[in-house]
Amino acid sequence: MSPTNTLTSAGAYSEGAYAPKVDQRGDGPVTIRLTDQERISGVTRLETVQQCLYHYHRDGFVVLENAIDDDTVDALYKKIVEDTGVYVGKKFQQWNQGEATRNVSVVPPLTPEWLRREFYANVHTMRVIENILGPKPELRFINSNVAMPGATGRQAVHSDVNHDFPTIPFGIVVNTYLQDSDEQNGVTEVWAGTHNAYGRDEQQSSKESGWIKKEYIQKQAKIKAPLQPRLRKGSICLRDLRLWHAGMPNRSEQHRIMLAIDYFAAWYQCPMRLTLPAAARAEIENWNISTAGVDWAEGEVDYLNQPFYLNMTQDPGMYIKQTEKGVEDWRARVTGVYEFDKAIATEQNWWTPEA
Ligand SMILES: O=C(O)CCC(=O)C(=O)O
Ligand SMILES: [Fe+2]
Repeated sequence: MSPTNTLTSAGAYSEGAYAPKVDQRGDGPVTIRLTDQERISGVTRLETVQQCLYHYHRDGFVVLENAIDDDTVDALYKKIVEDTGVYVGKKFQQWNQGEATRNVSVVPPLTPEWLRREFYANVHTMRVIENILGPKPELRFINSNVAMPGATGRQAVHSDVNHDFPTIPFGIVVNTYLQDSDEQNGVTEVWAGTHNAYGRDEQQSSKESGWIKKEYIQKQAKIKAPLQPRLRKGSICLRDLRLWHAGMPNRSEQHRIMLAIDYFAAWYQCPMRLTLPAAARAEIENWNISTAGVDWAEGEVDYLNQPFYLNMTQDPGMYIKQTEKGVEDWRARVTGVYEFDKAIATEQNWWTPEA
C-alpha cells in the first residue's frame, strides 16, 4: 500500500524517500513512542516500524515506549521484587560481574498466569524483530537483571557475545524496564553504534570474555560517547547482542529491574534451550514466534531454582552452566577444572574521559 493514498499526514516525501512523522526523542539511542492507538489496537504503524529499523541498524539499539500498559508492568515489578528476596537466599545465585555490582539474574515467574505476551512476545516488538531477524524469530532465553540498591561497583564495558559471532544481526536481547530508569537507579550504559564497528578479536580483551580493551573504549568514546538513557516505565529496549554496554550501580532505594529476553534468527540455529510449562503451551504457540527452542515441562517450572545456563553461540558444545563447584564451560569440561567467575572490573574496563 502506498503511503500517498492513506498516510499523507503521517509523513512527507523527500527526493523519493518517505520521512515518517513519529514521536521520537534522543539521539543514539533513540526512543520511539507508540501512539495510544497503536498500543490499544496492537497494530504498529509502518512509519513506526521504519523508524525503529532505521535507528536499530544504525545504533544497534532502539527503545519502544508506550507498548505495555502501566498496571501490567507494575504487577510484574512487584512480583519480581518479592522473588528476588527468595532467590538471593538460594543455592544458585548468578551475580553478574561480582557481588559489588549487586546485579543479579532472577528468572521471572514462568507460570501460565505471568507468561504474558505483552512482555515476552509484544506485538510491536515482534513486528520490528521479524524485520531484523527474519520470520518466526526463536525465543530461547528468559531472565531478568535486577540491580539491587546499595551497589558499590559497576560492570566492565562488554558485549554479551564473545564467540566468533556473525557480522550481521543474528540475535537480539529485549530489555523491558519495569520502572522509570535513569542514572540514579542504574539504567544500563549504552554504546550506540558498536554492534558492527570493530572485529571481535580486535575489540575483545581476551577470547574468553566479551570485555572490551581499554584502548578501544577510549577510541570509540571520541566517536560517540556512551550514555545512560532516561527511560519511562515499560520501555522496551531492543539491543543487538554484539553491542557494548555495562550494568551501572543503583543509587536509589528501590530495585531496578529489566527483563532480558533473547530472540535468535532461525538461520542461526542457536542451540540454547528454555523450559516453559506445558500448561502455557497453547497460549504461547499462538504468539506467532518460533518455539523450536522451548522444552515443555509437565507441572510447575521451579524457576527460582534453576542453575544459570547460557549458550548464545552456534555450537551445542559451548554452553556454560552454573554448578556448585564453579562455572562449567567448555574448558571445565575438557580439563575437569571448575572455577567461579572472579573477574572484577577496574577503570581499565570503562571509559575515563580525557581532559
Ligand atoms: O543490568 C544491566 O543494566 C546490565 C547487565 C548486563 O549487561 C549483564 O549482566 O551482562
Ligand atoms: Fe551484558
